[in-house]
Amino acid sequence: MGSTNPFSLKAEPVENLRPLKVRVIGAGYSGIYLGIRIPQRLRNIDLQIYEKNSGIGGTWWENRYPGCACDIPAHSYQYSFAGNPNWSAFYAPAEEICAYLQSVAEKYGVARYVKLSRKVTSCRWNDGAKKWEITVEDTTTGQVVKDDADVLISARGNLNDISWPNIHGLDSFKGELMHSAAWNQRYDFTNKKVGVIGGGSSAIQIVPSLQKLEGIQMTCFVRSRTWISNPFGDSAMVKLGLDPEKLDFSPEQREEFNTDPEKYLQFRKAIEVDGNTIHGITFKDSNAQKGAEVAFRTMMQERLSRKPEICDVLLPTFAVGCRRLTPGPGYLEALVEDNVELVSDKIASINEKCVVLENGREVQLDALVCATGFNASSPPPFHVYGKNGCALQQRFRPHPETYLAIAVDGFPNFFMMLGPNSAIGSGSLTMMIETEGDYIVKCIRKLQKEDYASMMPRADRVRDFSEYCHEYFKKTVYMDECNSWYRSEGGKGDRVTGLWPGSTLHCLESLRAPRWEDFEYETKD
Ligand code: N01
Repeated sequence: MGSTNPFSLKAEPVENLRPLKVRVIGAGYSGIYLGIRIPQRLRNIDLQIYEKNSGIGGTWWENRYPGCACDIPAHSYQYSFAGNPNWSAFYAPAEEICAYLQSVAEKYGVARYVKLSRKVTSCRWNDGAKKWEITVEDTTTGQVVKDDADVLISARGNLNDISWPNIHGLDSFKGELMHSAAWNQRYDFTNKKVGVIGGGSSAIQIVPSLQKLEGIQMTCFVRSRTWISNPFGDSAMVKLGLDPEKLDFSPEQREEFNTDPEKYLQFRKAIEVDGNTIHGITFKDSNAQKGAEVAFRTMMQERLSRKPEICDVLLPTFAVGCRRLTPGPGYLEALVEDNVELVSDKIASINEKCVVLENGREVQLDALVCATGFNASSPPPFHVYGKNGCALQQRFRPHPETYLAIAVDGFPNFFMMLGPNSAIGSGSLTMMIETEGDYIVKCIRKLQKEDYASMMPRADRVRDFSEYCHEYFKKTVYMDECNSWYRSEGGKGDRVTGLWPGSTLHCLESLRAPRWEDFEYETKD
C-alpha cells in the first residue's frame, strides 16, 4: 500500500538505484515542478536546471506588459499541492504568479538545483557513451561550459520565441518599438500616440491598461477577427455569490478562504467543474458550441453598442475557440473609448514615424507595440541532435510529431514538458504540467531500476499518436477558418500541433500509467 502523503518517500534502498545525471532546461512552471518531484520521488539523481533568465518563473518572469495577468482563474492555475488562498484577484497579475512560483520553489528547495543565466545552446546525443552532451552559455560572462547528462528534459515552454510582424520598414521606425514579451518598463506612454499591432490575448490585456493613461491616443491594428468570451469560471463565481464583473477578491473573501478550508475547496471544485464543461465547445456543431456562439455574439454586441461598426470587423465568422478564447476584461470597453481607434485595414509598411496602411493612410505614432505573439510550432531555440546526428528541427518537419507530447523516436532519454500537442484550449494547463512531469519521473525510475542505458518511443507509436491527433482535430473547431498558434506552419497549417487531442482529464488518464511496450530500450554495453 502506498502512503497517502504525496510527498512521502518510499524507503527504497539507495544502492538499488543507478546514479543518473538529469538536466532540465527552463525554470518556469514545468521546470520548478520537476525540481520538486524528481528529488521527492527519485534517489541518486544528480539534478541541474538551466535557466536562461536571471530569475525563475519562466513566462511569468518574462512577460511584464501593463495588464499582464493570467486570464485563467488563478485557483486553477497553481500547483495541486500548493493551493494559494491569497490570490488577490480571480485573474492573478503576472508579478503575483511569478512571486507564487518563487515562493513554491523556495519552500520545496528547488533553488539549489537551478543555475540562473545559463542558456543551453546545443544538446547532442552521443551514441557511444549513451549520454547527452550539452553546451551551456553563461549569459553574464559569455563563458561556454560543457556538461553531459543521462537524461535531458526540455521544460522551455512553447511561447517565448518572439515573433515580430513581417512588415516592410519595421526596423526603420524611429519611435519607441517594443514587443509585448520584451517590455520597456522605462518608457512613459502618457500623452503619446501609441499603436498596438495584434488582437490576441496579449493585446487584449495591454489595450485596456494603456487606454486609461493620461493623454494617450491609441490606434489598434487588428487584422483578424476574434471572439471575446465571458469570464472563464463565471458560473463558479456566481455559485459562490461573487460578482463576475468584480474580479478582485475582497479582504473578507481572502480571509474566508484562509480560515475556512471547506469554503476554499468548494470554490476550487466549482471552478474545475466549470472548466471541464468548456471542453464541449471545442467540438464542431455541438450544442455547447452553438450556445457559446450566441452568448458571446450577444455579449460582444452589447459591450460594443457605443461603436457598433466595430462589430463588423471584430465579430468572427469562425467557430468559438478556433483561436484562443480570451475573456479580456475591459478590452471591448476600451475599444469604444474616444481615445482609441480600431483599424482593420492591412498594414502596407512602416516608416520612420508612421504605420502606412494599404489604403494609403498614414498613422503617425510615438510608440509602436507589437503584440504579435510567438513562433509556437518551432522546435526548441537550441540545437538538439539525436541518434545519427539527426536534428530535432529536421525531425519536426513538415510538422512536429511526438509520442503523447512527451518524447520522440530517434531522441533517446529526451523528454519534453509542454512539447508539441500538449497545451490545452479548454482546461487547466498546470494539471497537464504535473501529469507530464509525473510521467517523465516514471520513465527515469524505469531507466534507473531496470538498468537501461536509454529509452525512446517506437517510431510506429509516434506515428499512431500523430495520426490520432490528426483524426481527432478534424472533429474540432481548431481546424476552422482562423489563424492560431495552435496550428502548424505559423498558424495556417493542416495540423493542430499546439494542443493535446482531448480534455485535461483525457490527458491525465492517458498519461497515468506508461505503456512500456511502446518504448524501445538499450542496455549498457
Ligand atoms: O499572440 P497571438 P499573443 N499585421 O499569436 C497579429 C498566451 N497568452 O501574444 O491573427 C497585423 O495570439 C495576429 O494577427 P493574425 C496564449 O496562449 C496567455 O497575443 O495572425 N497583425 C494576432 O492578432 C495566447 O494564445 C495569456 O491575423 C499581425 C496577434 O498579432 C498566446 O500567449 C495572456 C501581424 C498575435 O496574437 C499568444 O498570445 C497572453 C501583422 N503583420 C498570452 N503579425 C494568459 O492570460 C501578427 N499579427 C494566460
